[in-house]
Amino acid sequence: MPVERTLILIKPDALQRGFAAEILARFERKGLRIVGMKLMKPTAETAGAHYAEHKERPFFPSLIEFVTSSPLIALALEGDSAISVARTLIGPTDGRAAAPGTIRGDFALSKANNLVHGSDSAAAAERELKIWFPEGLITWTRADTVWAEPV
Ligand code: IDP
Ligand code: MG
Repeated sequence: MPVERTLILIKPDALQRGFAAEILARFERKGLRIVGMKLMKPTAETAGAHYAEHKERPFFPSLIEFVTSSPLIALALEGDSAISVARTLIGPTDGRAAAPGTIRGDFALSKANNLVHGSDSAAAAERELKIWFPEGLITWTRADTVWAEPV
């Protein structure tokens, strides 16, 4: 059971729709530790580096326009299997196909404006955390660890 760190973005549509606290709460209640968090309006350069794997896709320009259009919250979360656990909480890319109970399943009807990003692998998490948190993260222990950590 590896302790992992993952990069989450609470995207501009989530803030515009007033869901930032709701989305943060879902990760927090699951037991993931917040080890980095900031409100920011990224440059196209930062957004482009983050989404570099999609550079050749037809939706790339609109994706960069979307994530730089108004503030987002960059979040670093830590916990057991944090990368896959966060992706499960988020749900699949297209909100219409996402199961109820997932963030996208509960709040999104779109494949583009789907509220949240989560790293999809250990390599992606490492790369993305460096982009959004070059200053590093904060290590701490949650008081409920002894009760909520997996056995
Ligand atoms: P993911 O966020 O579920 O990992 P990816 O396929 O990595 O999904 O796509 C990155 C982001 O690009 C999506 O979250 C969404 O905002 C946007 N996106 C993906 N596919 C499309 C599309 O077909 N049209 C418009 N936007 C898309
Ligand atoms: Mg992705």
